Amino acid sequence: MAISLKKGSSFDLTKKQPSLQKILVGLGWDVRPGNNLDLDAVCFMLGGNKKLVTDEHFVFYNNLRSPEKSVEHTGDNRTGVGEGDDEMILVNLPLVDNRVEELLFVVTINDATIKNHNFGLLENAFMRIVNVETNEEILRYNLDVDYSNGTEVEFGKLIKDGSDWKFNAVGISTEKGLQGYVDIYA
Ligand SMILES: [Ca+2]
Ligand SMILES: [Ca+2]
Repeated sequence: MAISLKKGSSFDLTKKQPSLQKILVGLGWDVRPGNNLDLDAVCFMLGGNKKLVTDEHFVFYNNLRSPEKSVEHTGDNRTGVGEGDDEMILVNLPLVDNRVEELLFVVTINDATIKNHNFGLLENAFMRIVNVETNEEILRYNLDVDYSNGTEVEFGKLIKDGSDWKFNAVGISTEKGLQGYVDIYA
């Protein structure tokens, strides 16, 4: 059974599962009835200086994989309709560029400011990590907090710890916009 994480907690992913290599990071949400929002999961691959190791290490709908193909976005979902993962990012841990110290997963709302949209219009947001080779769900983080003002939420991050990777359940909402993130990390 998958470990259920709370906001702010962390999990030693590869220490607990030393054979773990390929993971699926599944991100899900539902739009409250009567609304129409397009959310986008993105991944910033950051070095020790908290900057993208190269511009191409920002993985999103217009750049679906990192140069060394360790991180791959499986494609844009426009509605969030249905249970289960709405957008998915595959990570091959041993292939991650060794300059990368952190993978930050953020979910943003497309055109949030123009349309006056925020995470208060959403429910059932979660992030989960699955072992691709065994199909086992290793952990799940349900974001059970009110993010009413947020136009994007940092769901979680994978952090390199020596030769291991750990997962942090972040759950922080921001109002920077996707461009605001790019300005910080590029
Ligand atoms: Ca989308
Ligand atoms: Ca959904």
